[in-house]
Amino acid sequence: MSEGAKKLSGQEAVMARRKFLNTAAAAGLAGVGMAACSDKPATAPVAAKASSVPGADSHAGEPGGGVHLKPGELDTYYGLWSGGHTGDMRVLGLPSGREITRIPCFVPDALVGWGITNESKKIMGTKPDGSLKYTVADTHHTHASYKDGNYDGRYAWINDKINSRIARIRLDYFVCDKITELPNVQGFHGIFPDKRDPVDPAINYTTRVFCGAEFHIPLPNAGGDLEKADKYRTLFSCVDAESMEVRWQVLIDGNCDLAATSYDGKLAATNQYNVEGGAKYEDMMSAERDACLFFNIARIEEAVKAGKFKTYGDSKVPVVDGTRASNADPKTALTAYVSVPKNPHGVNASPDGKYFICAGKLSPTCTVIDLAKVLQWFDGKLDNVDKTIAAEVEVGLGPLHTAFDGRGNAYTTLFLDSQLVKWNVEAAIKFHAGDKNSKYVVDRLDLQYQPGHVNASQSETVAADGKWLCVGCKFSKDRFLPAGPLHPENEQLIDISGEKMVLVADHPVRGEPHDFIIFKRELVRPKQVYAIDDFPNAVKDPKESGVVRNGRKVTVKMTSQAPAFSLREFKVKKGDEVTLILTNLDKVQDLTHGFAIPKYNVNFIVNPQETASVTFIADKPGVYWAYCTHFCHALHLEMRSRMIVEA
Ligand code: RUQ
Ligand code: CUA
Ligand code: CA
Repeated sequence: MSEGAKKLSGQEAVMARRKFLNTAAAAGLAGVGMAACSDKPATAPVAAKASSVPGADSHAGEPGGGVHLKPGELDTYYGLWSGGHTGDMRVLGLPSGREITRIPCFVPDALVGWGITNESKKIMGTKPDGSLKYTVADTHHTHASYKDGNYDGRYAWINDKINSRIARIRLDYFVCDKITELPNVQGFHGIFPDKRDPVDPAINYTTRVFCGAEFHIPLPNAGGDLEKADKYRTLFSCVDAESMEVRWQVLIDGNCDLAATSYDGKLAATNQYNVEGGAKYEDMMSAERDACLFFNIARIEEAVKAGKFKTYGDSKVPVVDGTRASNADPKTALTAYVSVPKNPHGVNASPDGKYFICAGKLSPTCTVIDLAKVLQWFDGKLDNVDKTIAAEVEVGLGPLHTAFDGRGNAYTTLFLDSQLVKWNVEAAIKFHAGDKNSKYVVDRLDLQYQPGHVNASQSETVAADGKWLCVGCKFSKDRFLPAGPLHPENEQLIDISGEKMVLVADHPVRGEPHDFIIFKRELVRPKQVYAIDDFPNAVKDPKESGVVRNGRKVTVKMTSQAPAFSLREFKVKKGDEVTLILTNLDKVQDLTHGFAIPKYNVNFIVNPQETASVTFIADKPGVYWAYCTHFCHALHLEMRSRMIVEA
């Protein structure tokens, strides 16, 4: 046990009894029994008082504190939520919790034709036969681009763990515009953009996104070393924010999980729960301590420039050596392995820029790591990398993720205790330094049930405002009407503007969303109408409409203007490869048309001034009424075109 944890006795009687979970105890807890053992009753007093919360009034000066907006009122914050297995990003308004839209990324979406149009298929990636490469996903983490330490409204990113893909979302149109598949890795989980350049102070915005991969695989994973689990490795990846190409990767010891970046751009980190390199969970929890692994970004980029890298298999991405053995000398090290207790989860950067907080998961502690000291270690001015630890304090059972209020407090989810704990970081550091009277735990709030992710409004920015906090609870049990065996997850909204935390709302969410960010609405300026010139294949004039034949390849050009498509009918021949290009010439906000062709698996939308296209083989002769699928006009039902496929 660490020094800090030893010093704890006396802080809280209930905490003192709790030791690190040993392998056997944690294994027992890892099943369903764990969920049951710390259930809180549905009638928890905090929840019952939701409509008369004192703290909530401070936001809007009205009952409910603006959580329940009146019809026509707008939210003050955006939330970007990972969409879980639907492979999308969900856009919420907060504090109402209303879901406004979903942005499809990794999985087809029939509402907009994602995975149907040629444009979206190109982004998603196709096999040689033109079909989608993947149709399943598992998104976990989402973060947005920064400028001067705050969100700049350019991009957001989201990961797909199953196929190790990262998607970028343009926050002007709220659409996915690029997807990159990371080479050499499996189980891509954590993601975090840098906040400025490590060497050029003029570059005060995000230019890289860091990606941590959990699983070990043979390198290259092409049939060799199949049974030799001790040879499996994993990598930490850096993706260019603009080009979305993988810039470089780092071969590491242990694995990656979540990711965090410093405000000066110099450091990125990932928590490691498998320093053991174990292939079974018992092996992964055999060591008493794992690590928080730091990356010296400037040095890694120098090493890449100097050609000190390898490549694996078909991948051309440079891979530098970040293993322990090769990085023992701080003055040349690319990486620093800071020891943290057993199987940590979550690493989060405090908004004052000073600390990374690593949550213990199988240890009831949070470890506070001093970033200035990490840099000192890289400069050779600190003899032991573990001296970067500013505090290691008990917070409760199963700490997972941490959010901040900008007033020096951290909010950590306790999975096993089903609680949110509010604790003061500087007070914890004092306690760790020996001041036993330093009461760092400020408040505890019971949650329903088993919280994972947590985030607060503007939490991981210099503008953390300490107003609202959301917790993603993994179970909802009795919180919503039962609808069969698959329960939704329970997102809980908490008012953190006062000393005491106040639970103000529950929202069911379709699983399994994991992570999210919450930011002020004025940080994005969404566009309502596309620029027609952004589409090289746009049909700008209805007069350009028609059918152009080139052997068996046929191009159908068409425009839409409510309530009609420019072609009332078009003829193709059985066996033709038809590419249909549709431009929406309507310029009015919210005037979107859809285009569906029965029996041809076609349905997509064109927003105002947008162009989209589909390609299909006209393999069934007959008459097919293509029609508009989005209500656009009093004559919406009459808005049709007729596809005639000649035998
Ligand atoms: S993980 S519940 Cu995928 Cu973000 Cu921590
Ligand atoms: Cu066009 Cu409905
Ligand atoms: Ca471990």
